[in-house]
Amino acid sequence: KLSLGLVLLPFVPSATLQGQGQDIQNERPNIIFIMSDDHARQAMSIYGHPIGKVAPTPNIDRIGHEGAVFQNNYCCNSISGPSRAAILTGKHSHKNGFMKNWAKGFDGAQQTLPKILQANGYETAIIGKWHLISRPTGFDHWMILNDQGEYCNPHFITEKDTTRHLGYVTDLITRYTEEWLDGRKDKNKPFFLMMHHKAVHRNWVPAERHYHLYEHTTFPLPDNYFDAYEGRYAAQMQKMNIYCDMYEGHDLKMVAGMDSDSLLFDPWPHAFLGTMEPDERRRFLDAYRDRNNEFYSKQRSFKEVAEWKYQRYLQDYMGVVASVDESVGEILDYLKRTGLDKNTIVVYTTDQGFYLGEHGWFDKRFMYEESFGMPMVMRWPGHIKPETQVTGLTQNIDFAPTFLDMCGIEVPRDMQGVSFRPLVEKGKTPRDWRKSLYYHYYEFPGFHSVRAHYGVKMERYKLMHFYVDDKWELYDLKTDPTEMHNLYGKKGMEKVTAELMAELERLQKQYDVPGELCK
Ligand code: SGN
Ligand code: CA
Repeated sequence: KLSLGLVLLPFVPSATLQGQGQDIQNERPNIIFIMSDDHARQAMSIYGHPIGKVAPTPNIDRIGHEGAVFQNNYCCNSISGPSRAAILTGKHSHKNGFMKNWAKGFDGAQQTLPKILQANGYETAIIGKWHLISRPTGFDHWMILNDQGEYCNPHFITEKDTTRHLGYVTDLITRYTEEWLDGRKDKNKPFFLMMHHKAVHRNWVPAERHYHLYEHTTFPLPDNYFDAYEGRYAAQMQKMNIYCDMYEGHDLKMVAGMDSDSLLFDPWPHAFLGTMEPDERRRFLDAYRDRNNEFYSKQRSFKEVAEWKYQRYLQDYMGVVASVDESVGEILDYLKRTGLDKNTIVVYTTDQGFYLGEHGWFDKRFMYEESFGMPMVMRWPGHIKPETQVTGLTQNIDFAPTFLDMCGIEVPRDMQGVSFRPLVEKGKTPRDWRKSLYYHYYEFPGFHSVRAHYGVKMERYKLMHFYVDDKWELYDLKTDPTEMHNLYGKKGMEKVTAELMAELERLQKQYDVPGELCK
């Protein structure tokens, strides 16, 4: 049923920072929501991780330095479509109906953030990855990638047709975003723009100008790269290990031998080399030739190959991040040039976190910190002070209520998220802010064989239930931040376990999770 928050309310500005913002305080803000795909916190230098230090992201960091960095932001279901659906609706997966990437299309007839903004006088647009099967609704303009999209010469779908566009996907999305901003029909209307990159999704093909960027960079190997998954059943059953499951051709760009031009295992050539023009393909293979030859220049043990694969993975992944960071810089410069920067909220986030070798993995899906966590930075001059740290527990279901709140629009009662506007504007967490988060991953059986699970995270502890096999896991994030020691059933943990069980039950009740989805 459609229940739009259609009431057009006068914009009531909140207490503003003294001396900043001036006349813009009375105007409704524009929002540019930049979201990439699979961009891990570890790979954004503002989070201070050793990987980000080796390959910095100065433009994304700029948003955080000028505004807020979210230290405890999480998704509700660590996979693309479901995270996007949660962002659009402000609801958990079981409520918005999009629980798995591939089961069925998003129900575009339901209430969504862009629809509410549109009904309240906003011009709305989405450019880039959509990944919800059904066509977008609630947007005055949309131009989306076909499914996951391609890195080189990608297809874009519009109301009219599907067309292949020559160029690198991140650059094209940036260009079409600026063109839309330039050509807005009514410049007096505030706008809401979703700019969604395909990057940094698998199979990590950098822009040609970045082929050599990290070729000679050595990335720090995570301490638990050779994790044996002791005491963690679901971790033993997954298929997302860099040295066992990555495709050598498709993912790692490895060839058949010295000076070879044929890729090793590449199950979807049409989505990779097949998208390049012949001369582009030649330049790509030539760019990787020396390092591929170097691989064959000596004998390597299994462990050495595993470490070599990690370096190749990170070099390509961070090469792809570089183009996203450039894109963010380009948009920030555009806003400044046009004066739009003063009253535009700019957000940079990604659809979920990702593994960069922790536990030996790539991909996401698990409720462990690396993939459950979502990096996010946000600037809003005059409202968010520079260098604000948001430490309260926030989640992707909160984005829609927060944006509505920031635009002075009433938040519909059936949204499950809560506006975190006070946390960003005041720079501290109110006492009565939530103390726990609910998580639920459904896509099993599916790619990478991660067992379905739900769980609760509190400040210090996390409890997870892999209900298909009825296996529980409990972690103390203070003493074991990399979640290597499952404490479930261990002596002395009875009280903590009971508390978390009760909290989990309370959350499932609060969010109205049907019992049949928990077994
Ligand atoms: C593709 C990837 C998977 C990935 C899913 C979901 N394979 O199928 O590795 O887990 O997407 O990713 S690929 O080689 O075809 O890219 S998601 O981010 O869209 O949820
Ligand atoms: Ca993703």
